[in-house]
This record gives sequence, structure tokens and C-alpha cells, in this order.
Amino acid sequence: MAKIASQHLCPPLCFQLKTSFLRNLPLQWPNLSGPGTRFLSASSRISMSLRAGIVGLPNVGKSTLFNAVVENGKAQAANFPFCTIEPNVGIVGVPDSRLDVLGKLSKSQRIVSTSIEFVDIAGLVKGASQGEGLGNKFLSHIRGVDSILQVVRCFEDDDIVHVNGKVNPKSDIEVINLELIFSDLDQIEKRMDKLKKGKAKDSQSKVKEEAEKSALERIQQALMDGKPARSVSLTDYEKEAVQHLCLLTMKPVIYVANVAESDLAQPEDNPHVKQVGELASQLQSGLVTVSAQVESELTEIPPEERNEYLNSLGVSDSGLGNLIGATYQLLGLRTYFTSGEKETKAWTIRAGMTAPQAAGVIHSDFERGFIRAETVSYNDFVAAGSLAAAREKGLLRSEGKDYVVQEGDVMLFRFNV
Ligand SMILES: Nc1nc2c(ncn2[C@@H]2O[C@H](COP(=O)(O)OP(=O)(O)OP(=O)(O)O)[C@@H](O)[C@H]2O)c(=O)[nH]1
Ligand SMILES: [Mg+2]
Repeated sequence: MAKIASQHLCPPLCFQLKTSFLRNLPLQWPNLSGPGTRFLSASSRISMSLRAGIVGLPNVGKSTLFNAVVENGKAQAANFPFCTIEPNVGIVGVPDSRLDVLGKLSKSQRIVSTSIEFVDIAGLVKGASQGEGLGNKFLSHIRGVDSILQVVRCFEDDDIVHVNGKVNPKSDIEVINLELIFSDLDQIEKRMDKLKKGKAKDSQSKVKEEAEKSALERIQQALMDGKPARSVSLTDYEKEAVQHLCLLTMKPVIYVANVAESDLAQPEDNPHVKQVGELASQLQSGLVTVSAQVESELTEIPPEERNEYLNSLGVSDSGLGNLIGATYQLLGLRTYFTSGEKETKAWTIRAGMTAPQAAGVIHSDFERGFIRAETVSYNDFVAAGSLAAAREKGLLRSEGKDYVVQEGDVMLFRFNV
């Protein structure tokens, strides 16, 4: 018998998370202007857990940013290099104002946002991949992330030690990118040695190993020319063959320019930020401007006073949404919703996913036994006022297995297992 699956299977524990505000420059994400509080799903089932690793030189503000972003972040922030020894991991809910609207219309008992995980590691220095500083131990902690946030110091402060003596974003970015390249070269070298020795068991594995070898040779060449692995064009098959290596330079990067509070209102006037922006666009990467210091201060003042503080600095909007939005945009992610009396929940999928694949993010049974998806766009749902009203008005579409889920779709899956 067909079943209706509009609800999340495991009842998630929800708890509130304070907002922190970060400021974004060129990347826009219209739907992520979160309110003062939002919810974090602490259930074991997270809709497609998205992970971002924070890298940068020592003392550039990584842990300050991490702490500001993750309320319960355990990272320490102190004015000496390498104060982060073990990686810190924190999960925050993705703010999305559409959730509240849907939740109210559906009279949902709870609202559950989708989440993003941040990993804060120790600062990298020149030679980190060769064991300098705290070494490549830390690079292994971020091999599993989906994207890299590279924090670049753009604030001048004589009291805060710069590991290379002075603030110089171009050279700082080069040091970090080179370390990531060295680390990948090391991985590839080890893998190539294995591939040379290894004897594939069957012809299928042999074909795959050949594809991997050919891809790795090209990636190796690019890295030796100082270019990231993601600049090499690979077939889908080759991509799959090298995926297990989790190459760092294959991951998309967002440069996070950390500016002084006095630069928050007009960050583009800061020549360091300009330099980071130019490099980011040359490297086809994103740019987000924040003041880690301000974000950190914001978490310490009552929510009702935050707007006033932000206004006094010449800014008004929430930046965490923008930082997360930039990550979403960079990774080509989309959000769809399930909404009912029990709960309204946001789910993260990759652009281009079909209805059964999107259903599979909730539970593999939904994908396996997918029959169809009753679908209505967010705007139509809001205009009609409810799923039932949308159905009456003929706004609810019955979509089949080839339907490509659109941003903001509200979905009700019918499945049979
Ligand atoms: N003036 C100013 N100081 C900052 C800013 N961001 C961070 N700091 C200070 O810089 C120092 C180092 O900050 P952390 O966040 O610990 O730096 P980190 O990048 O995590 O450093 P490691 O963990 O050692 O790699 C602390 O004293 C912070 O208060 C900023 O935007 N402005
Ligand atoms: Mg740190």
C-alpha cells in the first residue's frame, strides 16, 4: 500500500542557537536572512551533512570566527600561534526565513533547519606539509570536508603577532595554497607507488586503475605548475576514480577576508580586501568579508542589542546566512521542504537531483519505493495558504521519477516498499 512520507523519520531534538552576524560582499543569497534565533537539529539523521574546513596562517582569526559561528564552539582564541591543537568541530543550523513561514501555515509543532558543520584546525605555516609547525597532521583533519574556508588576515593590529611579520594577503594565500598543493602531491606520490605495484584483480578494476593513473598524472603536473587539482578537467569516471584520495585542492574554496571593525561598513576601501578579492576571482573562488572580532563580540551581547551595535558600525544584516549562502552557491546546493503538522523541515540536495534522489536524502526506502511526489513551489504554497488549498487550486503537481527538484519545492513523497 502506498504511504505518505512528509515527515522526518527520527524525531529530532531541537535546541536554540544564537545568531552571529558576518558580512558578505559580492555573493548574494536572498533567502537566508535568519532571525535572531534558529534551530539546530541534533538528531543523528542530518539531511545531507555539509562540512566546511577553516584553514589559514596561525593567528589570523580562524578560531575567533569559528567560536562566533558556533555558539558552543570549544575552540580557544588567544594571541599566540597554534592555540588550536585538536580540530574543533561545530554544527550550526542553516538560517532560512522560509521555514518559519511554512511552519506557521502548516501549524507545525516544530521547525527543523538543515545544518552545516565547521571544522577549525591549527594554523598552517610554510612547510606544514613537510612537518613544519604542527605539520600535516592537521591537513588530514580536513580531507573529509566539502569546501574550504580560507581565512585571510586583512586587519592591522600591532598587538596581534603576524607569523610572517606583516599583513600581506597575497603572500599569505600563496603560502597556504602551496601547502595544500604539497600535501596533495605527497598523497598522489604514495598512491602512484601503490598503483605501480598493485595488480588489479579483474578487468573492471584494471580499467578503473588505469583511469585513476591517467587522471593522477595530469593532476600531478598541474600541481607541479602551482595549479589546484580542481583546475584539471576530468571525466566523471576519472573523478570517481580519484575521489577516494580526497585531494585538498579539489575542494572549492571561499576566501574569508577578516577585517577590522572600522572597515566593516566599506570593506572594499581596504587594499588588503581588494587584493584578496582579485586573487579569489583569478582562482575562481568565492569571497566573504567578515570581522571575526565583531562576530565574537556580538555573541556576548544580548540579541536585542545586537542590531544597535551593528548599526553603529554601519552594517545591518546577518552575515552568517551569507557565509553559508556562499558555501551553498559554491557547492551548487539546493533546499527543498517537507511541511506538515508534525514538523516543517528543510533538506539539502545537490542541484540537478531528481525527486527519488531527493527523497533518498530523507530515507533510502523513500528512494527505493518512490512512486511520485506531490509538489508545490514555496511561493504557490504561501499564496494558497496550505497544501490542501494548493491542491484545490490545482497548484499541487504530481511529479514522477524524472522530475528535477527545484529550489524551494515543498514536497510530499508517496512510496511503497
Ligand atoms: N584586531 C583584531 N584582532 C583579531 C581579529 N580576529 C582575531 N583577532 C585576534 O587575533 C588573535 C588570534 O586569533 P585566533 O582566532 O586564535 O587565531 P587562529 O587563526 O585561530 O590562530 P591559530 O589557532 O594559532 O592558528 C586573538 O587574540 C584574536 O582576538 C580581528 O578581526 N581584529
Ligand atoms: Mg585557532
